[in-house]
Amino acid sequence: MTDATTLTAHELGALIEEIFLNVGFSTTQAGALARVILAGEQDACKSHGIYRIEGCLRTLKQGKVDPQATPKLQQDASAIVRVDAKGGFANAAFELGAPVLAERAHSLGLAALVINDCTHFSALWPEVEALTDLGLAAIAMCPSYATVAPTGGTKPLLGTNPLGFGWPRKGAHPYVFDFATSVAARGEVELHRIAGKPLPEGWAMDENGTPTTDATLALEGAMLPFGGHKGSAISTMIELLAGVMIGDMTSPEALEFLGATNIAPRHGELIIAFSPEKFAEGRGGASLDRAETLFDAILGQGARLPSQRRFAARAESQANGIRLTAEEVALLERLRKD
Ligand code: NDP
Ligand code: PYC
Repeated sequence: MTDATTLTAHELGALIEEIFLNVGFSTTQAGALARVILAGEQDACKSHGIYRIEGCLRTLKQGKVDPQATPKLQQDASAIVRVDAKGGFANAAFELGAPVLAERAHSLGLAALVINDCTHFSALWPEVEALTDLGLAAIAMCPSYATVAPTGGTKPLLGTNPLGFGWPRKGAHPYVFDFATSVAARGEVELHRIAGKPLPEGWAMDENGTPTTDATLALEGAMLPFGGHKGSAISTMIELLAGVMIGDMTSPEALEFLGATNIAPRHGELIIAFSPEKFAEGRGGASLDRAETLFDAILGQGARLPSQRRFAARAESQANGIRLTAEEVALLERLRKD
């Protein structure tokens, strides 16, 4: 493979999995990694697609992730489902815990999945969609490593701390949003650097706290939270709930543990699932139908729903395959042979 090409999801997934298996990941870890990276490419989310493979491999080379980790589910019947990722990637831990989380949320109305001691690089929408597919609403969040200055500050402290939300819909794609609490994901800044493109204004500061559109200076300096003090506070909430509260690393602690931002961060993750049916009991039920009224009103103004672009990209990939550039094909080929 040297030219730009189109692969089926099966072909690309198998290639990604082979790269991870070749360097010593277990089938559990490699399979879960391949599924989430393939999902990123399929949905045209380039900041968390195949570009992430090299970061995962660097994390392995630096001994910061266990490629053979077998995640462990804590056996009890509480509303807090706990999975110890045992130093492996979060994705295998999520796949182990999600069915239990869903079962508890359906029976109790509300349950949480706490993942501890995981390496985490991925988008959160595959996780919230796994739960909306089962008729649940879900919120997912995690810290990252210190790369974002709190509003009013100039030094990296918070992570890019993603927040994902999903709401199930009958006969339609779920309502899903998933974003970094920084102005953009760090992966976007890195893609600008690789492409030699300036950043939009308002994304970052250099080491001296001076606003910059230079991606390299931004990566050495600090990114900015989205929405000023509001994003800064939401990001801090994520540090508290998905770091401090679950007994895992905050973003500054994760950076100290790793010593670098070119590998995937180690911390925990919190996913909360809700049964809309249970919450609406005694209030007329049918909350899913009422939600449609809201979505219709949003669309009625000419606005689009979050994830609409992504679902359109998925439909295109499913119909016509996943198109990769010559550079991307060469990268995969190199990684497969390394
Ligand atoms: P974007 O700003 O690209 O998108 C954020 C969300 O807003 C998406 O759901 C997107 O839907 C939606 N959206 C964008 N434009 C519109 C619009 N005009 N109207 C309605 N909705 C819109 O995402 P980010 O760069 O902030 O984050 C990208 C990814 O990075 C996320 O998946 C996140 O989980 C991941 N990430 C992971 C981290 C980690 O530590 N694991 C850290 C930080 C980020 P659509 O996709 O359809 O455009
Ligand atoms: O894109 O901000 C990001 C990111 C950090 C860790 C994983 N993704």
